[in-house]
Amino acid sequence: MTTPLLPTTEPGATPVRVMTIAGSDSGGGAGIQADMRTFALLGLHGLVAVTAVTVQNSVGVSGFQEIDPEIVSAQIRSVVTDIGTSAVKTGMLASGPIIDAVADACAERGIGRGGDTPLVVDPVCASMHGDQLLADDALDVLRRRLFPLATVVTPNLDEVRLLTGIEVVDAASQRKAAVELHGLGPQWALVKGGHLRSSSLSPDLLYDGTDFLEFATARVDTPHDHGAGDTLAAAIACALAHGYALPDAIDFAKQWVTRGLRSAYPLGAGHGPVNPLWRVDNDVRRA
Ligand code: PXL
Repeated sequence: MTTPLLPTTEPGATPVRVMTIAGSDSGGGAGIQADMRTFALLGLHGLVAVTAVTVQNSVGVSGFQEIDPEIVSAQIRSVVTDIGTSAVKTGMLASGPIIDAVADACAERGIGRGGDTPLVVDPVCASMHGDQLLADDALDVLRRRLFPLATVVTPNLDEVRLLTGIEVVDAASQRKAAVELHGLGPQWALVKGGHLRSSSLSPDLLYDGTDFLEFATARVDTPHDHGAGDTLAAAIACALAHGYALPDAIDFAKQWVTRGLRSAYPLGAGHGPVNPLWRVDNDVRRA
């Protein structure tokens, strides 16, 4: 496998900027922490709008506190008007009022469809342990307000079921789900097949309203895949920020996550994180 890397910036020059709108994971595996690691390791400068602070470790999420929606949108406006960003990614948004605030700020600042800045919407609904990270009544707000703004939506199979009612079990139902999700308004719908246990591949299906494209990488068999979805969406956003076409951005991001999963490590008593530090580990071992 070739090393998935993006163009670098000259020392001292301002790097390409990318923004995450997401929740904090106190265990450091998913959410903002995963996004910022990926941004930094790919050579981009990461910007943040925090939506919620979760209380969690490797065993699960025991609670979270939401950030006031006005503070969420103020974070977006503050950094976008001064620093600027070439792509935006959303993760845990927690509630309907936060989604409304994010959608308003994005539409106003040209983020997402109709604007100049690509928007990757990872519709985070629950943790890998099944802990709820999005209010029940927020699903509809997500579909109605954020999906039509999205350049791409990146649900996993549990999120597909919640959003469309479709149980993806094979290639045919994965196609059906992609069509349904695309009908909600995003430019592209990516149905991640990473949880299709019948397959030895991780087959993700992309649909733009006309063509289906499949991205299949070998499944990495590890219990330590906390934050894999966040890392994928973050890497897609980085590649889009560098001007990649979406299919190329997905190709790149899948390689990035695969490398991270291959060097994932145990942490605490539960699930460890996908390890975007594999590049640094390689350098340290070489030193
Ligand atoms: O991996 C989804 C996710 C996103 N954001 C936060 C999370 C999780 C999963 O636990 O905690 C903050």
